[in-house]
Amino acid sequence: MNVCYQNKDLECVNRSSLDSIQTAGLQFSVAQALKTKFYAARLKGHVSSPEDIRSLNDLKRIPFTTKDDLRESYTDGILATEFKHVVRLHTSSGTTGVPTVIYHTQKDLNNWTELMERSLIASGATCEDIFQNMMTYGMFTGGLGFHYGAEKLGILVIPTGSGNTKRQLQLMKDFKTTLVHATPSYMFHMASTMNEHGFSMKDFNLKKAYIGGEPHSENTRKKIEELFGIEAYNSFGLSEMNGPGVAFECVYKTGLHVWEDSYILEVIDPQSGELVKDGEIGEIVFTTLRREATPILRYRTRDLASVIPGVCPCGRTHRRLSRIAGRTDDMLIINGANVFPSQIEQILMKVPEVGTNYMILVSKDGALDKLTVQVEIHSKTFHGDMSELGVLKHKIKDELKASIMINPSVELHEPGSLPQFEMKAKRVVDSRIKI
Ligand code: DLL
Repeated sequence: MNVCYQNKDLECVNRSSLDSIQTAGLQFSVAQALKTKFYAARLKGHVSSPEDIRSLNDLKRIPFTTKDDLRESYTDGILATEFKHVVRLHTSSGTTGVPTVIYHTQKDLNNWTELMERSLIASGATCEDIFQNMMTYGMFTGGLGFHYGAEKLGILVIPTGSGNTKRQLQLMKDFKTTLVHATPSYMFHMASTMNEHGFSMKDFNLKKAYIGGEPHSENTRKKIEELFGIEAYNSFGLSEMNGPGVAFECVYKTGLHVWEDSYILEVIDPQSGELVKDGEIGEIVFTTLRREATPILRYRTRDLASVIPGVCPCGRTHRRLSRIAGRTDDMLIINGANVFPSQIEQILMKVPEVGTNYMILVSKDGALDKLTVQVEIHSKTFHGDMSELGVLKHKIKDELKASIMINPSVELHEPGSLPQFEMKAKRVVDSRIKI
């Protein structure tokens, strides 16, 4: 395996030096935070100056920050610099309510760009690549974040943004695109509409895809790799921590390296707030270490994952996170059983007769909850008659039941008949009355 680094000394630094880097970063972040209206009030009685931080143990003195805190600080409650030093802002991609806003100085953007470049190098990209960035440009961080990192690496960037699949495919063919960046849902959408747009896989020179922005299982990754004949790398991030470039897979694809010189990672029990052990799933909490304009301390992401124990063969010492197992707020409780949409996806994507699209519907059936899983079947399995597929339906139902411990109703649908998603997919529709 060809392992390349942006900065080997920093990426393979020993843990005690990394602790020193993080302690200095935390002192800087606390100093910045104390300049903001929000943290000046929030840190009272906990931490009054950066000198209060003597080691990483002092992190515990700092209270958590939540999404609601950021919303309530809209528009400039967590701004640590004067407006004249800010060069860009992004807001979160949530569709309703008050967004969260993150400001950047030029130095903040340079740091983000460096992390993105590092991520691209870690996954084997080089200046010889041709990169088609199919993520939305604008307030959403997926487009611009990758864009600047790829340019810094010297890659030719085709900034298509999302949507317009026919044009995407045409450009991929004409410019011999080698790398793409898209949500897993959009990769599936492209694969399933390729023929109708007049293209086939042999028209392309694609080598790698960066997939992220939404939860997906290992089986989804494998399916994308098989469909396109490429390597697909998981990319994780969130607007509050810049966007993409927080955690990224290296060429070994054994988990997401969190760039710990820029973020402190904690994985906590969502109820008690205490750290969980490596290998145990908990809520991810991040602290920014280098951000000037919008420092964020101990941010509760609501994403659930675990730290992967052991070391990665690539030699990087920055710890790895597992795939995101779900969110504290997307867990469905169905007749008392806890079900994560990711469990359902994991099962569906390993059934070869299943296509690339599915929906999860939760409703009321009298007093009980009802779970319906709508599944598009693979075009190779569909011969024009759905009634032939009773055996497949029972197979899917049995596999789901064995995994989630409740009995779903399974509906099979023709290829291309369920809603398609060009950006983050919304596959769960919960129509139960919420009190
Ligand atoms: O989605 C940033 C991003 C853009 C990451 C492009 C990667 C690629 P937000 O819109 O703020 O930012 O959404 C962040 O999306 O808390 C997770 O719940 C989810 N998410 C992002 N990447 C992954 C991933 C961007 N690889 C929220 N796996 C996060 C699972 C992901 N979930």
